[in-house]
Amino acid sequence: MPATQGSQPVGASLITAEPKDQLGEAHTVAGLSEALSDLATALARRVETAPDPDRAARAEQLRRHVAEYLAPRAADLSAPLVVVLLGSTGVGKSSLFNAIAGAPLSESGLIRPTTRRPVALVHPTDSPSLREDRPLAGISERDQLDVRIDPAIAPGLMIVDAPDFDSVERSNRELALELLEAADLVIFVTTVTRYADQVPWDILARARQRGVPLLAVINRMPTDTTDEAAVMADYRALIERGELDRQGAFGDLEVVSVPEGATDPAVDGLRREAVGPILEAIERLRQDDDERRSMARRSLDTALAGLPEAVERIAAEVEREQQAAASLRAALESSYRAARNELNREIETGTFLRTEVLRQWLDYVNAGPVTRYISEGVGRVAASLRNLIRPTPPPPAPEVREAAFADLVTSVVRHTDTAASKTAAIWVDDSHGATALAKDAGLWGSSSGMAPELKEQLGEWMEVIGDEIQVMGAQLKGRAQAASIGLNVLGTSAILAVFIHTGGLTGAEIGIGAATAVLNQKLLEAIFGEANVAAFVEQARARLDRILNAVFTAEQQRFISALGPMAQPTDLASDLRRAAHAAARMEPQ
Ligand SMILES: Nc1nc2c(ncn2[C@@H]2O[C@H](COP(=O)(O)OP(=O)(O)OP(=O)(O)O)[C@@H](O)[C@H]2O)c(=O)[nH]1
Ligand SMILES: [Mg+2]
Repeated sequence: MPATQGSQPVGASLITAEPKDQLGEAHTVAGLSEALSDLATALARRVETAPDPDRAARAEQLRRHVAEYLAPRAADLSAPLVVVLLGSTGVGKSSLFNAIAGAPLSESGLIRPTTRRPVALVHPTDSPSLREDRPLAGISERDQLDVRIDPAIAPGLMIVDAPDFDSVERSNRELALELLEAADLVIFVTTVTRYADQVPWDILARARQRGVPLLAVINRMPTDTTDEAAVMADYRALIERGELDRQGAFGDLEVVSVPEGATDPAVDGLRREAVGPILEAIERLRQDDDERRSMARRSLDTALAGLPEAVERIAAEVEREQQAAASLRAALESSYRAARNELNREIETGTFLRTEVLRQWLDYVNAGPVTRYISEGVGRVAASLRNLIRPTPPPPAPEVREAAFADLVTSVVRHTDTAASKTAAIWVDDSHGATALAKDAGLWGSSSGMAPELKEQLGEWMEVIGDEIQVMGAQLKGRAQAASIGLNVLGTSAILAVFIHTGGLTGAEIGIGAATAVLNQKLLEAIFGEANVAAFVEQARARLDRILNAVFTAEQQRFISALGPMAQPTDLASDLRRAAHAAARMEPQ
């Protein structure tokens, strides 16, 4: 027997501990199961919507703890007890496992890490593949567990040799952590040279939060008693500092020390005598249903009590993401709103149109005494315009229209470019924003497909205007005159009337734009009547607004999509908290 700390032999109380409590009616099992199921569902939502793989993995870890450990345990305290051997690589977990099994069932070795898949020693009736609501059924179903069936052992206990949690193998660590979440009792193995390492203490912090009962083992202890006493004292101090002393499986946390060289090649493991207290504790648990239930109950109670704290971290994370997303959205919306307003102003005043385009149209419409004809009335105007237009070279209507559309597209591209780069410049300073930008470098400017699509939509918009003009013309007495001026000219005039209207012009903008607007409007009013023109322009402008709004919305949507699910407002944080608190309050019976 290894040396001890204090007067009692190490491991003595492992053997003498009494069952803790008797279990009562199962009247709250349904309520608890429901709370746990709500929590598992909320955690699954989190897994799906977490903004990065680490956060998703953390939520998944807790989800499995809830769905695959707490739920089966709450439903049945008599389900087999899960005992997990955890520790750094090479500390002797597999060697201890083989000693417990009394046979070389898990490979131990010098090449690190040795164990890559957990190995479970179970009685045939406890095989996790038997029922899906059993402990370890999830991990077994995911084909991540090797099961060694031994009909010779008593049922009720599953001993699991875990992979290490600190080797280079990420999957080892994940499996080890998953087993920690599934354990009713953790046998924490370390060695004399490893016990002060940081990683195990980080893992133990989660074990503490979860409240899982612990058994500590220091392997490869020097046979010199002074050295051993010094190591033991040091380890105990660390345990107390880590606030793990009260988490002992059978009372205060005890440390079982196993001397250096205590190996048995026959079992590819540690010598049975060297790990006597552990073997005896396990054997007693195997034999004693009440003690197993009591251990399961304690494990469940402490795990339930630890739920609000474990969930809080995730809920707070969700909340912070929501706040970040809200301010990212606000920056996005304000950048695009400013750009949209600016574009609107340019459209109202026609300042997005190049001067030479306006000049070309103005020269054409004004080529001749148009103003005089206009002032003399509709009939005369129509006739005069016909006379005016006929002999002159073909009107530059298609060119002006094309140029006007091109100018509008250019302007939209410029404004959406500005909005995008302004948004990106703000987003890049936020970690979630930066991640979103990294997903789509195109977010620093407007989208490449936008210009051709807008051009196409403006073409359709123009067609509707053409149709309306035709309809308006047909309803007029002087429709022949309207027709003789030509749809092309009237159509171009109409779109220019939508783009520039005198009402929006102020100060410095009055010039070629104003002159074009005035002439256009007069021309249209002379032919179609003032009220008709006003109604027509208003409708055409509303349709254009809708087109442009859709463009701006789609441009912004790229940012929202890149931000992912966190961009959507959610009540997940409060759902998580509510379910965790409900589960923690519920008394399992
Ligand atoms: N010389 C010596 N070797 C020991 C002693 N205790 C254990 N070992 C050896 O140390 C190694 C421990 O290996 P494992 O039992 O495979 O360790 P593990 O914790 O399962 O390691 P991983 O599976 O990599 O996580 C084995 O080769 C053991 O034979 C000891 O007291 N003295
Ligand atoms: Mg191993």
